[in-house]
Amino acid sequence: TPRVFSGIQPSGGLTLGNYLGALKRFVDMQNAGTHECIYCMVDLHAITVWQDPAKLTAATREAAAFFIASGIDPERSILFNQSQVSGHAQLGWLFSCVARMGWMGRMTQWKDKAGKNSENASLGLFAYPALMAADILLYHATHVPVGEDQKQHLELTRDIAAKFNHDFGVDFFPITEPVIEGPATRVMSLRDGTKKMSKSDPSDMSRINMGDDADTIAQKFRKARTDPEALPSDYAGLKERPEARNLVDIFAALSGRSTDDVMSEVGGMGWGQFKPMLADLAVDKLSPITGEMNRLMADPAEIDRILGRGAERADAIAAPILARTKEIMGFVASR
Ligand code: AQP
Repeated sequence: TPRVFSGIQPSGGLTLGNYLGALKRFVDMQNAGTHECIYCMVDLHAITVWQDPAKLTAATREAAAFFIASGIDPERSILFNQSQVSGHAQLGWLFSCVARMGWMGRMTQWKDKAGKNSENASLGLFAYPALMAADILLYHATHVPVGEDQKQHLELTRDIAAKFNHDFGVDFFPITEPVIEGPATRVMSLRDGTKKMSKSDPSDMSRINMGDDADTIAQKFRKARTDPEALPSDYAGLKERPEARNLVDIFAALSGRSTDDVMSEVGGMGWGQFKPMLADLAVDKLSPITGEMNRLMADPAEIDRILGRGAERADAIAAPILARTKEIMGFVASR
């Protein structure tokens, strides 16, 4: 069976973008039953920018609760946090020696996050894509469901696999397929239709947080920036209207319908009618998840137990792949 790997950073504050671009699709892939699914709280990635230790712990448990509340079954899928499986850091180092500085320097996320002050960014932030390649290839994962923003990192993962195979004359690491599909692979900010919805945006009004109450969700959609025009009759009419298109995409993704199908219902509506409909749908879909997250987080020991068990299962897959990698590279092992 093909193997899926994906992850989410426990860096606090999960958004509707994470839900629609990642979690909801992780659940769909699990439920399709066609793939073995491995899902990870990538805590080693989170620390590429400084994390308060107590908050990192809480955010890791919260992210795990988010997975389970969204429909990930920790028996059917493997759910764990990255730092418990030492193979990630080990293979990450090996790949740091395969990847080239120039490749890393071209990553737009690096340029965005390091900004003008790259001298002060952590070395880990620069090397991040090598660790991400390790996360995926440590399991020989063939499919990686992600949002559009991760596309460039996945291309780099393919480059690293290909260079490793070439440099050592093997056909060992698979060339991974990104899975970027559905109406919400890039959920945009509610304040600016050209920026992605992000947990690190300074404006809380720019995003829906998992955990926002019904009134907050309604208010955020009511105040979401749009143009004054009513909705067009079909999806093509939204081409030059990024804010309007974003709200329609969110509606489609939340309802599990195609954008064409949604437009046949909402085409021609004014914002006064569409926005409350969208808010009701969002509350309807998100509040059960939030409720379940809160219930799960009341028992942190149980979450830790689930993650520990997931880590054991993940390690059982990873260990032989890491051992073979080291053997290919010529490291002496104990016998
Ligand atoms: N706005 C988004 N639309 C669609 N997908 C998104 N994802 C994130 N934002 C959107 C997807 O969620 C997964 C996990 O993301 P992450 O937590 O690892 O980190 P991120 O992409 O860096 O998330 P943020 O919110 O944008 O954090 P900051 O602000 O710290 O950069 C990924 O599959 C991602 O594609």
